[in-house]
Parts: sequence; C-alpha cells; structure tokens
Amino acid sequence: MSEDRIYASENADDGAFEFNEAVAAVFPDMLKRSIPGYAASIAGIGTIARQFVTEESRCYDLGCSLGAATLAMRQSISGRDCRILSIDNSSAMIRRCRKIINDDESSIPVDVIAGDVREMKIENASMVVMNYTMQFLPVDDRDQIVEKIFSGMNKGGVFVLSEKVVEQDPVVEKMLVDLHHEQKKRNAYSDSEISRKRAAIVNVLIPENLATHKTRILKSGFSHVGVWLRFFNFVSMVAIK
Ligand code: GEK
Repeated sequence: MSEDRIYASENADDGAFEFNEAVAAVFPDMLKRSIPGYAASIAGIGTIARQFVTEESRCYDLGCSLGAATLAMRQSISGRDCRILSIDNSSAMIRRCRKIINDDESSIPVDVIAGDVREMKIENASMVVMNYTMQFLPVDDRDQIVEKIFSGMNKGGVFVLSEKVVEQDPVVEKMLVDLHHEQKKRNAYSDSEISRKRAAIVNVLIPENLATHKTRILKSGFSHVGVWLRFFNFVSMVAIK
C-alpha cells in the first residue's frame, strides 16, 4: 500500500483538495489513517448486504472510489442473481477501481461507471451505499439525492449512509475533533500535514449534524433510520424503506 505523503512537504499543493491521480494512488492508506472506523464500515456493509440484498435486485455504491464497499457487497452476496452499479466522478479513481474489480474473482456482475451520483438512475435497489460521499455534494443537492434513492429502492431495502458529522454541543464537537487529530498523529501524520489537509478540505467536505441527516432521510419517506456505527465524528447510518 503506497503511503499518503500528499501534505508532508513544505511545498505541498495549497489548493483545494481534489480526488486526482496523486490521491487515488495513495487512497487506501489515506482512508485507513484518516477515517476512524473505516475498516469496520466496510466489514459492516458486507454483513448488511448478506442480510438485505434480495434475488434479482440491484445494489448501488455511490461514490465508490476504489470499490471497497462494492467488493464487500459482492463477496457477501455470491450465488444471488444480482447486479452492482458503482459510480464515481473521479477518473483516477474509476480507472483503478475497474482494475481492482476485474482482479476480483467473485461472479456477481459489477458496472463501474464514470459519472456524477446526482445523474445516476436508481431502480430495483435492495441496497444503496454512500460511504463518506454525501459530504462532498453541495448541501442544496442532498435532499434530492436522498429522495431519488428512496424512490429507486424496493420495499424492505436498506440505505447505508456514512458521513463525518458535526456535534451540536460545541464543547463535545471540539473534543471529538481533538480526538480525531490525536488519532491521526498516532497514525503518523505530522501536525503540519494535519493542518494543511484541514485547510485544503474545509470548503470541499461539508459536514452536517446527525439530526439533519435523520430528518432528511425520514422526510424522503424511509420508515426507519438509526446509527449502526460511530467512531468520534464518523458515523454510519442505516435507513430501511
Ligand atoms: C469507500 N465510498 O472506500 N459524483 C460521484 N462521485 C463523487 C461525487 C459526485 N458528485 N462527489 C464526490 N465523489 C468509498 C470512499 S471517498 C471518501 C468514498 C473520502 C467521490 C469522490 O471522487 C471520491 O472518490 C468519493 O466520492 C469520496 O467506501 O475521500 O473521504
């Protein structure tokens, strides 16, 4: 796994964070060292798929990056007559994702699509995953995508939404941010790497609070919503239609 040193040098790019070639090349290491609970989210997505994915239905991985959630679903539903559709708008991610999916031997067909999740048609879905992707969409587009996911899902289907969230209590919020930075330091990021990344991502990743996510999900029509995983400010929710 190539090491993430994107913000290590004094001369690091000081523009806004982008999912470009350099990021795609070190992405597994970046996620592992930056998102508390990321590995647990992927393992849980596999377990949820085993429980919820039904015969002759579709699964969606919206903002698939290198396809980690796609593979977790694929390897958990073998033998079912299903199809997975995985989409990302970063060409660097999609190129690598196609190779990773081709190298995997499971038999469930996967369409790896280069495109915007907001343009994706969703139909006959028993499972839809957005693992840390909604946070990169403009806030004004979020109601519409959740409504679209709801209408494309079958009754009893599951929507897994993982997001970085903001805590409403400012003291707790500060504590969680400090804990996250402390964990990044333990994962061998320096103080300057942490602060450069923070500055680069501030207007790119827009977190909301948990109540806003839950209200949006219920308003779009889902019958049930709840948190199944949380580590500091990193939360994964399930919604059932
Ligand atoms: C995982 N889910 O490993 N349309 C399509 N893709 C988008 C859009 C958009 N509008 N906006 C952002 N992306 C993955 C991890 S990463 C999370 C997801 C992170 C894509 C973007 O190109 C990137 O690949 C992904 O969303 C977010 O489980 O980096 O924190």
